[in-house]
Amino acid sequence: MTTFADITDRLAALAIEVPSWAYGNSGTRFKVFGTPGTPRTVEEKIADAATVHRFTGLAPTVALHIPWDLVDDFGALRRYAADQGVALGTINSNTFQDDDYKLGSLTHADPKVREKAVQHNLDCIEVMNATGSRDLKIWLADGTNYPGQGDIRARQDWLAEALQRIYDQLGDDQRLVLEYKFFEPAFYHTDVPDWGTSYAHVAALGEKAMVCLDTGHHAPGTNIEFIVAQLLRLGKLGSFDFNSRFYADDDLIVGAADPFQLFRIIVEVIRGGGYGPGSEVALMLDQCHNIEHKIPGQIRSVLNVQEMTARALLLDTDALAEARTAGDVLAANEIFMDAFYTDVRRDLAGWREERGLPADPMAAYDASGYQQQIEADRVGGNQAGWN
Ligand code: PSV
Ligand code: MN
Ligand code: MN
Repeated sequence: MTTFADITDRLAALAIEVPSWAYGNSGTRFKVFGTPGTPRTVEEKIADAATVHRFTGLAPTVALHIPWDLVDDFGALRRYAADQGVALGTINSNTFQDDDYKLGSLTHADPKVREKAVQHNLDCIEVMNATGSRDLKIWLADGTNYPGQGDIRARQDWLAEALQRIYDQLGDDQRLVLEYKFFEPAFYHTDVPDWGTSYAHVAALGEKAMVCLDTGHHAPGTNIEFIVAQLLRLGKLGSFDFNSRFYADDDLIVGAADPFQLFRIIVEVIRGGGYGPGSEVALMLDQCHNIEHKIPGQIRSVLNVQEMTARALLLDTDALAEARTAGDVLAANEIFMDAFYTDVRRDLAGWREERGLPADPMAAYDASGYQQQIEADRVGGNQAGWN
């Protein structure tokens, strides 16, 4: 039997990176609702991210998206973040919002467009050098809408060439993580649609290239924990983008749609050595809060990950191994479900208090006055991407 007391040290290893774009206004193609208090600058986004960390102790780094978070002096931004109590994390490149990229970026048939997209990623590596970031995350909107529209085979070759050029500029301690997504914005084919394609490219590049798994980027019914197990087995799971989906790429609060799936994923992360000291796996959120307040939305998100991590750490792996060896299907399943059904909320509240954190971070944030303050101070906040 594993008890909560047995896992308290391991729980302390949990760190979840939050995305700068979660603090900006976002929405759907139907409407972007403005939220009072929305950041007007990159600094204000970082201040909000730091607030999430202050109330939870779980979010020590914030990811940036370039050019959404472009500033003149990234060294100064790094110092500003440190003053706020957080560090700058993953740099996300963006080759999906310029008109030039309508028919692709790193996979475009025109070498000039491919060159522009490569150059943007090289610029992002310069940003990483100034921010001290380890990871360059590449997500491509590239794909086609109609059969026959593009040479899907040639596009793979162009992609491989372009990724190689970017990879070659990484520093010794830097990594490239390649994210996949099965559809959207392209509707017929996507150039990096699945983990296998991402794996094929990062395996060819070398050990500094890894796969990024965004939980919202799979077809319904996909067994994501199997992908996690396989990528960890191959030594190629670089990072997660956590969020929840009901239908497509919904970007809802992680654990909101299917906490059991989140639990199953974290069980495999721990099983595969992807959690804790020495692990290569970066846990990040990639979410947008369209109708709820953004800071408590992020607080709820990191708490959900913490809750499922605690339950996953409670899994009695010895008893499970015994039941599996004995071929006792129902006992194995019961042991698994026991861990999932364990209510850890009171234990976690106590754990937080012992560490000088609020027992209930949601309530503490509500009572803090921060939300009222930013609503009063910030007038005319921006959409996630456009500052
Ligand atoms: C694409 O759907 C994605 O999940 C990628 O991670 C992007 O970087 C992120 O959204 C923000 O556009
Ligand atoms: Mn993502
Ligand atoms: Mn997405």
